[in-house]
Amino acid sequence: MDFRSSEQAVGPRSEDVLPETATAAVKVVIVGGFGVGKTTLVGSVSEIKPLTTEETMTQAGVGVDDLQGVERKTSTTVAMDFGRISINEELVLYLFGTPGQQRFWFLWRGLFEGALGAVVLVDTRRLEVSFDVIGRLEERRVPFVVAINTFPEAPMYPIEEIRTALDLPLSVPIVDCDARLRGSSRDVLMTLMRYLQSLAVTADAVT
Ligand SMILES: Nc1nc2c(ncn2[C@@H]2O[C@H](COP(=O)(O)OP(=O)(O)OP(=O)(O)O)[C@@H](O)[C@H]2O)c(=O)[nH]1
Ligand SMILES: [Mg+2]
Repeated sequence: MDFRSSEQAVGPRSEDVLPETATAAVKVVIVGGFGVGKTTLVGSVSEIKPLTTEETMTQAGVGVDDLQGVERKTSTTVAMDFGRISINEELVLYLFGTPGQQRFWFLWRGLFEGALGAVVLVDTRRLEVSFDVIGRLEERRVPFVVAINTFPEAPMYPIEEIRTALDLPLSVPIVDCDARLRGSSRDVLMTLMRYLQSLAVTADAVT
């Protein structure tokens, strides 16, 4: 039997291999309510083929899952999304997208372990789904930035109105994004990195 062809197929693809220059890795979680675009963001920005745990939504979810505002959604994350992006030659971010449906939130505990920061994705049509998410991050003292994922039919509010509605201090960055676009999603992650750096500088100054 000739195994040559299958042997050739074995081994990681070049984009899966971590650059040798990478010296620091940071874990970042992408959180937010149901259907705000977490899986989309991880998928658009990841340089490796993202790992997703999408399942088709069925009639079994009727009455359990709140589909208001996301009626066209056909699949949902049941465990996590995973992706990777190199910010520069040395720094690599590992991205973990959480499930949005409340019945899967028990998985969050493990996903937050070791996370340095978080991105809270927000859909302005359903701001209220972000309250619990933000509360959980504050409880765990995970620093976060807020990214408003701009859906076409979503109302546009000034950033400061969103800050008030979400009861966020001035220090927390709020930015607009389109989770489908790699550049836009990357900008959100850069905002988080800059924010984490500013917090580290402040902490150094205090000690
Ligand atoms: N117009 C528009 N649609 C988007 C955007 N981001 C995501 N979508 C769409 O919105 C739907 C939901 O996106 P997902 O990425 O599955 O959302 P999620 O937050 O991972 O959802 P759960 O895992 O079920 O909580 C998908 O059909 C996306 O194509 C965006 O920025 N603009
Ligand atoms: Mg998802």
